[in-house]
Amino acid sequence: MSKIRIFGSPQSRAFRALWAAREMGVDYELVSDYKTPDFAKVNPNAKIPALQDGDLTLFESMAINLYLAQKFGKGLWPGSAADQGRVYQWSFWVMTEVEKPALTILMDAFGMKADPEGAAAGRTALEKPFGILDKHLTGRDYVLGKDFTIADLNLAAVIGWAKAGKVDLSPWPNLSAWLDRCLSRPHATAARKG
Ligand SMILES: N[C@@H](CCC(=O)N[C@@H](CS)C(=O)NCC(=O)O)C(=O)O
Repeated sequence: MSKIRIFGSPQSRAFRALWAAREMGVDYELVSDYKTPDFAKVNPNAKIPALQDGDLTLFESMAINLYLAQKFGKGLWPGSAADQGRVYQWSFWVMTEVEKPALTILMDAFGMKADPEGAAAGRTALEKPFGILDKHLTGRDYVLGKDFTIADLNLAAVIGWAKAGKVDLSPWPNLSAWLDRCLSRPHATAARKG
């Protein structure tokens, strides 16, 4: 069986897929020199991450992670349909409610795309979703309860951008502690290197 290939760099959204693959012990090849004409066959959007698993090619980071978790997830993919629904819920929620403002803040903070006004608006926009997640995490170590799952990974990989962009998380202590628990996992640290 050929190795799974993950296209991208750890400094991009490919980090999510690399972190997920490492958590699940998936043997993968990181394809960093993806900017080739052939890459259009893998992802016609010419974006990363993309994944190849045998005959299957996938794009969209959340789709890739949900696929990996369902196929290889061990403890990361919950057993019940209800918990699987919660995984979808939080994965789609973070992409629609959090990703854009968090990215604006990150790019401004690191000088990749200076936009102080956009970043300030992003900080305001994050208050509502961060309040919702903080409340949800009251009395829970992880979003589904006691155990770290792909829902936490998908959430933390996006919310980590806000932390890296120096958003003050002190108004949301449950979220802040949970984020530190997730991002300090050894596989997250390793995935930052590829
Ligand atoms: N919604 C897509 C967004 C993918 C995306 O925009 N990726 C960026 C990098 S983080 C990209 O590929 N930009 C063009 C490039 O780097 O060549 C996903 O989550 O996978």
